[in-house]
Amino acid sequence: RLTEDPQRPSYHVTPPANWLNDPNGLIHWNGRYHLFYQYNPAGPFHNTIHWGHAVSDDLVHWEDRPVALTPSPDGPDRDGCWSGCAVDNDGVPTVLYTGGRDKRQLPCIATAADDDLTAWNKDPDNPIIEELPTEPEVLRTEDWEGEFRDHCVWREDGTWYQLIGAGMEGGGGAALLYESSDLRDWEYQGPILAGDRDTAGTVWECPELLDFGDRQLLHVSNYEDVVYFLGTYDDGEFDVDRRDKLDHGDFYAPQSMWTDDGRILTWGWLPEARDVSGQWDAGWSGAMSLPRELSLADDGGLCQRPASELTELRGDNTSYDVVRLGPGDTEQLPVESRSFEFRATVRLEDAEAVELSVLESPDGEERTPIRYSYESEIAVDRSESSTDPQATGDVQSMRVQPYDAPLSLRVFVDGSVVEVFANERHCLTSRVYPTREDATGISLSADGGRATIASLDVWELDGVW
Ligand code: DQQ
Repeated sequence: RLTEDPQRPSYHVTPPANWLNDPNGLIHWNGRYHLFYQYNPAGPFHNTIHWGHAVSDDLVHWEDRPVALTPSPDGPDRDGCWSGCAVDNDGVPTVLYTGGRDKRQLPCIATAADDDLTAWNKDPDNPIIEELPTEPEVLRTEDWEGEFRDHCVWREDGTWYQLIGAGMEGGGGAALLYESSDLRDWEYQGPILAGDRDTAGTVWECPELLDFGDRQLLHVSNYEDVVYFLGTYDDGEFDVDRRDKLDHGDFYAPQSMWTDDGRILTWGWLPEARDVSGQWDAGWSGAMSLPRELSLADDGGLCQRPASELTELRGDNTSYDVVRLGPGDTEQLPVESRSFEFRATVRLEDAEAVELSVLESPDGEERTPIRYSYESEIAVDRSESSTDPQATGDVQSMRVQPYDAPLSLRVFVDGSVVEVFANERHCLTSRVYPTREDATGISLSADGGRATIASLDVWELDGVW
């Protein structure tokens, strides 16, 4: 496992080296949490994808396990074992994933060969779906005979249901529904939701349907963003009443796990925001987000908060009851760290904005300001995050609901990850690459007026491997 690189996250899941993308096959099995992921053991680039595997007893500390799925030279997954999910089929852990071969995307199934989920038996009858839907037709592209992949599977009253992500000829992305009695024979039912190409993208990858009881959430990844739809799903139809992004930054293809205590925890892939040569030089690419608990607020909106277990990582603490900032004031916090959690309640009083600057060098040459402004916007400004020309330097932002109450902010910084949770609702994750060893400072400032920052805590966080 590569460890010496200060830009390597230490408490987020990363591959031991080389390439990681989507989380796959998330399952709480036999008392342990299993996180599989799209993995290229051959280098830090996307090619001939395997399933990597990490295991945890507590959702916080992780252990690398051997590669779980490898493309079979003669199989329908010869060119890659792409994204998929895991289900408990009456005591048999089973994964459904997309095999790639000769421009075709072929749904495959495998069952666990042992209780630690280290080895999997691929079904000799793979692929389990060969015909693509024809009315309307699945989109053909230069690369694929049909954009048709990724799996979300659940059981209801003894019947299995599956969503597969697709693009439709003449239309946009779609989440296609299938039905089965045995996980192997699948009957096509039609799209549960299809998007307009101009507003929702041409292809929907990694669709996932989450059940919150009265209401349901469907999220899809449309090459740019993870869009979620909230509303009611019933009998093959999704009636949408709200739509937003799950995260407004570097976050893609998330997948969720139902824990035994009934929570929905979601992980997303945090792609790199530096160019290919930067990833090659580093020898690794990609990290997982922290697990987020998704739930519904009383008003029917979506809540996202870091999984409660993460407080286990908290080490040295610096705490203030209140910090009052006047116009132009800057307060340096006496903490130097690249792996910490920051929590505070921010009230703008008459300031235009408050800035929390992280990963800051003493002379300010490198710094990443997180700016909360009275326009109800949070922005992560990467223009001075790094002097490395390989790193992206744009600004990412999101609207936060205008609240009468002050903003509650939780920020997780880890090597090259900045994960922002606002009001337990809105998330923005950014990848940044400070190069200087002393880019470890944290400061607070107010712009154009006064601001109050209450219940401020900074905890240094431990590594998890
Ligand atoms: N990543 C996988 C696909 C999926 C895409 C390939 C989303 O299955 O559509 O690595 O990032």
